[in-house]
Amino acid sequence: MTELTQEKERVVLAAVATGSVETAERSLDELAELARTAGAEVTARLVQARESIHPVTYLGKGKLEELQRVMDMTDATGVICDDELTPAQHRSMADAVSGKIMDRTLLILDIFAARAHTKEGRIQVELAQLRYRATHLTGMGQALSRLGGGIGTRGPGEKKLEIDRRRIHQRIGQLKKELKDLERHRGERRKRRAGSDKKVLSLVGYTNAGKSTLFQRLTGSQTYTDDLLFATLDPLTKTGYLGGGKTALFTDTVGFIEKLPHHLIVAFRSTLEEALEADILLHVVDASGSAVEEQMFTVYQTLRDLSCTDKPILTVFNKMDQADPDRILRDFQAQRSFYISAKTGEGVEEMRAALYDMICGGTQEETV
Ligand SMILES: Nc1nc2c(ncn2[C@@H]2O[C@H](COP(=O)(O)OP(=O)(O)OP(=O)(O)O)[C@@H](O)[C@H]2O)c(=O)[nH]1
Ligand SMILES: [Mg+2]
Repeated sequence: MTELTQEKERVVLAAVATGSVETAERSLDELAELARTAGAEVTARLVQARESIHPVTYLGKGKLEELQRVMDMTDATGVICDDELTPAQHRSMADAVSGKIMDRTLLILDIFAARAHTKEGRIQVELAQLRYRATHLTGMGQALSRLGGGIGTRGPGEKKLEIDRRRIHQRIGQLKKELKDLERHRGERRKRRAGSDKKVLSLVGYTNAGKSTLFQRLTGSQTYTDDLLFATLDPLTKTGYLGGGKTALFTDTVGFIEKLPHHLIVAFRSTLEEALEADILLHVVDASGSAVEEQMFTVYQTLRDLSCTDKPILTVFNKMDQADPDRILRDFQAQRSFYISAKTGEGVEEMRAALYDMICGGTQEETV
């Protein structure tokens, strides 16, 4: 796939370890993946163990000096912090370090901006970007106008970077109105769908778990899959065959991630809520990764934030072709678990048969 940015940014990743260093390192691995997805090159990583994040400068004073040295040494153009910076932290870091100051939120917003294709998706991302910019304007303005490209300057809101707060708020108001109109249309679509007696199954899960790959297997449709974070953004619903002449509707959704920016959840809430307005949630888990439990925890947390835990959840342990065979994989919160490989097809037919039993068996009971 084509790279998201034309000019490759060279960045240092920085994190504060308030708990274990391993947790911080794992989070940095993910940040590195996000940076790669956004087309940036990571030149170095820096972790500071501290009791808490410095309220004004994010890193401590000595570490900031080290950061500057590392940036100079590796010829980096900027730094990406693993947490969302407060406007104050953003400003003080911009004063202390020469280069572009970015954070996890900006990076995720940037990736979303490049991925949003529907009108609604683009408005939602622009809204989230503008809200972020409105609070971070002073910290970002200088660095952005100096570099004139790269992360944080992309997307629907790109042209509006230099505009002042007042106009940002005007634009936010306008976008919110446009979004309302689109939501009304969606409400009508939703009603039509509710009129059909087909069951709806939504695929949810951590980003890169294999939701779209499984969606393709179940519905036979071509969607975009990639070994990049947030390959899917706009939800997609298609009919899938269950067997015995029965079909169901499957919805592919955006992946979740730890520290998903609050602005994004707010902006995407209605889309997500619709996507999750399903009879059953299929929770797709990457069973081959090193953070299986942590990722499952994040998914449940996000589902709770979206008030979606009242539905039956089936957990699909995916990528079993690459999983450690000795590893015990269980999900006590799920009604049932499956073990499959969406890539090789292993276990998919058994799962389909089980879904058929659950869905069509249930219907028969009801009619009795
Ligand atoms: N080995 C292996 N790889 C898989 C399997 N399923 C998916 N993948 C790979 O995992 C990567 C991510 O797959 P996607 O289907 O795009 O994942 P997703 O959950 O839709 O990701 P986002 O849309 O980014 O949230 C791709 O490179 C897939 O080829 C599997 O069963 N085994
Ligand atoms: Mg996907």
